[in-house]
Amino acid sequence: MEQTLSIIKPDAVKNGFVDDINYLISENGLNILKSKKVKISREIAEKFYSEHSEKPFFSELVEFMTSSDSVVQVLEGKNAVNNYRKLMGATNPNDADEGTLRAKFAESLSKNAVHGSDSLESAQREINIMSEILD
Ligand code: FUP
Repeated sequence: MEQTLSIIKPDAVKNGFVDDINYLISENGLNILKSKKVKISREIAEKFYSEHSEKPFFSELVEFMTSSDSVVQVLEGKNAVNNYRKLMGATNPNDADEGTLRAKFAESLSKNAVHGSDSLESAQREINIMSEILD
């Protein structure tokens, strides 16, 4: 069984999509092991997205992720990392396949509704960073 880290981002929480997203997560065979509604701190957001620290969109990304409540979750299931990435769809909702979470619920490239780990290694790292929120 694999685990992956999911974040329902501030846009999707504000827009009232948490239950719809979690229904689709469960329907897709992923078990929601842990779930916490929380306003992510700047310190955690910067650490979480440190791979993007040199990118032009980094400060906007951190501002957005710390702007209001998110729902941080650990998902478990067979092939959880790839299963959830597939369910999320492409980063830019304009490129996301029909039926994916980003096609259904994202507002834009930066306000794209959900995060999911992109590898098993990232999942471990991200679950670790979020452990102080989740435990
Ligand atoms: P993803 O793995 O699909 O979440 O995408 P990335 O790790 O490439 O990007 C992380 C987040 O940065 C995205 F979810 C949205 C934001 N982003 C921008 O705001 N602008 C960009 O050009 C690229 C990413």
